[in-house]
Amino acid sequence: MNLEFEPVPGLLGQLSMLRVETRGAVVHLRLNRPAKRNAVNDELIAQIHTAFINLPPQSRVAVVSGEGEHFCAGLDLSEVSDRTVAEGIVHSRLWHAAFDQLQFGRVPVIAVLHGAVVGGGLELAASAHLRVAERSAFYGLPEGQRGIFVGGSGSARIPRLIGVSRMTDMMLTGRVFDAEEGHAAGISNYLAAPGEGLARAFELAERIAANAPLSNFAVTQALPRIADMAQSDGLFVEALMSAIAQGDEAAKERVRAFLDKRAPKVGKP
Ligand code: 1HE
Repeated sequence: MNLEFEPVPGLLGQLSMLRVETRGAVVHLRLNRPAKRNAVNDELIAQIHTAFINLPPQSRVAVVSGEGEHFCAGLDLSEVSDRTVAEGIVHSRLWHAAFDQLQFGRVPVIAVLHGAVVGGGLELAASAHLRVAERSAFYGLPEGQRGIFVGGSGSARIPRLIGVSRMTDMMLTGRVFDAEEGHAAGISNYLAAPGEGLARAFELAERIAANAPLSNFAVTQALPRIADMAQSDGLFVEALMSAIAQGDEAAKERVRAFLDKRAPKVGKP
């Protein structure tokens, strides 16, 4: 696949640690601090937040990747020791706000993982809706060894991918999963050869962008919330969401297209 991007004008084009480009309906945000292995300092977390609340209007899917040899080395450890307890709480809440914009922002998000996906880098990856992992990816939660705890939503999001038991193991023992182990544990949805993750993500992104926007909205916004609810509350929300999606003209046209034999069958192009 020929991945030609266009730079984004204005605010998003001027961010110093995040390269933002578009390709049709897909916006690509690349962590751009390779000399520090894309470690996330206060400035970068602010830029991630800013970018996700100001995505270009034509974007229908976002792809997040990392420049250089690694996806993301997590929290920038050089800033940790300067904080008081109160500042630490506020700092964690800034990460929550930024990553909430990934999970509950306007568009589905795909993360492309390679090299180190550790600490806050894994928290960032877990905030995306789908993960494509190149075979170079490895996953760790070195917070346990650094004397700290996850603070970027990892305790809420990572167990939903791999379970509390695996996360406990990673944090207590420093266990690192390679790409295959991470895939088997549920971190990634797709595995790709080194250097091929981005093309795979764009292929998926284009498929997602072709869905009815309201269906994508229901999947990214309603589904995870329903999973957090008591079953009877969840079923009530499901009924509302399903009726809203079905009532949309895009749904009616897609159903008509199938009945008129103008739409592909499941599993066939
Ligand atoms: C950093 C960071 C960082 C690299 N903060 N500066 N995260 C960690 O505990 C992971 C720490 N990093 C590593 O284990 C390794 O750097 C990697 C496995 C990711 C990459 O290794 P490598 O050999 O490619 O790079 P390097 O030589 O270790 O690092 C290159 C530079 O990046 C070097 O700086 P330099 O000035 O000496 O060139 C490193 O110091 C710097 N660097 N990682 C600061 N993390 C919201 S709470 C989340 C809590 C956490 O995320 S805790 C986990 C933190």
